[in-house]
Amino acid sequence: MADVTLYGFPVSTSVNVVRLALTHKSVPFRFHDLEDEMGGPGHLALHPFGRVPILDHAGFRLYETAAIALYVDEAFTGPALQPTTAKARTRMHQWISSLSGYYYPSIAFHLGHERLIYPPLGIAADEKVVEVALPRIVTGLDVMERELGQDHSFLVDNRPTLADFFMLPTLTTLGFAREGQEMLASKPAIAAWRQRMDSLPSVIAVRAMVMPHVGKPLEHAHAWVDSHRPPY
Ligand SMILES: N[C@@H](CCC(=O)N[C@@H](CS)C(=O)NCC(=O)O)C(=O)O
Repeated sequence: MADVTLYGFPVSTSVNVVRLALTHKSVPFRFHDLEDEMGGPGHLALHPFGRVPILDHAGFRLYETAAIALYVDEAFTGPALQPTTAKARTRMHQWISSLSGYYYPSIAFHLGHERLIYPPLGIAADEKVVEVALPRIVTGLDVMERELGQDHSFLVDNRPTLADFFMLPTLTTLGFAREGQEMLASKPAIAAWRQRMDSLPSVIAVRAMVMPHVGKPLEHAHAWVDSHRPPY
C-alpha cells in the first residue's frame, strides 16, 4: 500500500484530475470525502484556502492540483504523465495553466455551478453569469479543437499526459450542461479526443467512482451563492 490519502468531494473536477493521475499510475489510494467537513476547522487545517484536493503521502501533505499532479507523476512508478522534450513539457504546462485560468472558471465555476450545482439545491440559475461564460467557453473550445486537429492524438503527444488529465474532468462537466452539449456537437476533434480518453482503463475506473454522485445536491455549495458567484 502506498499510504496515499486523497481528500476532496467526489464531483470536484480538481479532485478528479488527481484521481486520474493516481489511477493511471496504478497508485493505490484512500479517498476521504470532505463534503460534511468543508469549511470547518478540520478542512482548513488541511487547506488554508478552503479548497480541495489535498494529498497526503505518508505524512507529506500537499494542496494545489498542479503541484499534487506533478508530485504524483514524479514520486511514483507507472506510466510517465509528462512528455520528455522541453517543448512538449512546456506545452503541457500551458494547458494546465489555461485550464485553471480560462476553462475551469467559465465551464465549471460559472456555467457548471449555475446549470448543475445550484438547481439540485433549489437555487435558481443566474442567467447573467451563464451569458458571460458562454462566449469564453466558445473561445476555449475553438482553441482546443484547433490543437487537437494537429498531428498528435492527445493534447501534446501521442500518449496521454497531465494536459489531457487536467482538461478531461472540466470537459466532462461541460458535456452535462445543455449549452455544453450544443457547443460540443460542432467539435469533431474534441469528440474524437474524448472517445480516446473515455476508453482508457484509468478514465473508466475514475468515472465509475464519480458517476453515482453526479446530479446529487452538493450541500456545502449553498454558500457559493455568496462566495463564488461573480463579482467576487
Ligand atoms: N487552486 C486550486 C483550486 C481548487 C478548487 O477550486 N477546487 C474546488 C473544487 S473543483 C473547491 O475546492 N471547491 C470547494 C469550495 O470552493 O467550497 C487548485 O488548483 O487545487
